[in-house]
Amino acid sequence: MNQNERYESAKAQYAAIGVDTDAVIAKLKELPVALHCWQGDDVTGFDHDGPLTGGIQTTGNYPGKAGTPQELMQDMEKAISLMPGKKKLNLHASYAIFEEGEFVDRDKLEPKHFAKWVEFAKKHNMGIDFNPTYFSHDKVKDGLTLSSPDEETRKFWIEHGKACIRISEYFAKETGIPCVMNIWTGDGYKDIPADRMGPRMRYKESIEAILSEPFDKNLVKPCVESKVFGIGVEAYTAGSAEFTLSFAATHEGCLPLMDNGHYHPTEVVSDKIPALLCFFPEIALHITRPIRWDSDHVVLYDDETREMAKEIVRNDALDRVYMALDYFDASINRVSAWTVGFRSWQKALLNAMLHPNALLKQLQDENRMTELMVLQEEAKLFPMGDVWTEYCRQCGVPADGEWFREIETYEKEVLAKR
Ligand code: RNT
Ligand code: ZN
Repeated sequence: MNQNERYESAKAQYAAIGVDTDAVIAKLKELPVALHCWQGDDVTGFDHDGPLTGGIQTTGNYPGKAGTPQELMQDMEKAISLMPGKKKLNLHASYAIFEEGEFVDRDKLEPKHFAKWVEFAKKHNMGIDFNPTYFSHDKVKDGLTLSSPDEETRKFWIEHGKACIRISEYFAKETGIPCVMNIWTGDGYKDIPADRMGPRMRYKESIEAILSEPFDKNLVKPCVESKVFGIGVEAYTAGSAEFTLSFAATHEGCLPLMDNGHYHPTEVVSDKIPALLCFFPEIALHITRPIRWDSDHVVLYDDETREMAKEIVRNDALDRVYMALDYFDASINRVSAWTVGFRSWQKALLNAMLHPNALLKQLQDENRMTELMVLQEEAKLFPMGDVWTEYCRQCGVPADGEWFREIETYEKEVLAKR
């Protein structure tokens, strides 16, 4: 059978359970997924020489890391050419691009420092998401930013947040697509604090001060991302799950952002998605792969990744959930890492959309749990691979088994020469 015959055969099998594969492909092509710039250079950015801080870490020193904006864009361009589906660019403030000899601190950043990124996004038809950078900076005082007891420190980081709101609005206006602006800090303590509420009250007031910057709620979607702990911040984080969720719930227009590496290991974000959808008009996700801790491994097509996608799809929430990738592996070819993670999430979405979701819900509601188990198990072996190959073909990107050759060539011709 050639690929076309295989697709036709798969299409007929899916049609028999009520799933229209052509419609699924057409829909998946239009779903934006935010692609993070920071996989390309191990979360380094361009505005500092110091180490990565804030309780997050990259491990490995695979050769060929992008060291300049040009290299990062070139690598991302390569990765994009190997990914099916619609992308949105996800930037951190630390990726500001300055003129030769220019330096502007984070509290004074302006839209013009991101003009080259806007150009890049437009070239690739992407919207842009944004993140103020509350780490890897000498004004992080004793590990704290927005929750610091030091007023100067807080003020600096509040100004950074406000600058980022202005930049986010600029992105939205330039691209015509709303900008999701995510606030995450690594603020916390390595060991048992004596005051757990004080830092949270200061954190709350600081985020409120940032959000007091005027902005159009249709253009900028501020989020708060929680975290259970970080490296060196094991005992306490100011931005805990309860803190950020309560903040978002009580501040109109602010979204909760769940990163699936940021919970206790037996908690699953797939179960949290439908819980939040009962209350929030919109939510945001960071999709990653934690191994034993928030290790930010490359996203794979694994069980929990599939479950998260299913919860978005079967609750009809594709237009209510902002999906962003957040992983960084420095131990393997970074362009390949980017590509595998993006393709894996695309596969998870495709898989979810190829499920007979209405029928499965009906079986549950009629308490036909035996049949539900049987059908859920059988759905796993449906010929999704043939639909995936067709999807890649329609998107004009190489299929599985083909794209890695391009990575090898790129490594030889570009990365190895750096
Ligand atoms: C850290 C958070 C945060 C970062 C990025 C770089 O644990 O997940 O989202 O990964 O902002
Ligand atoms: Zn995250």
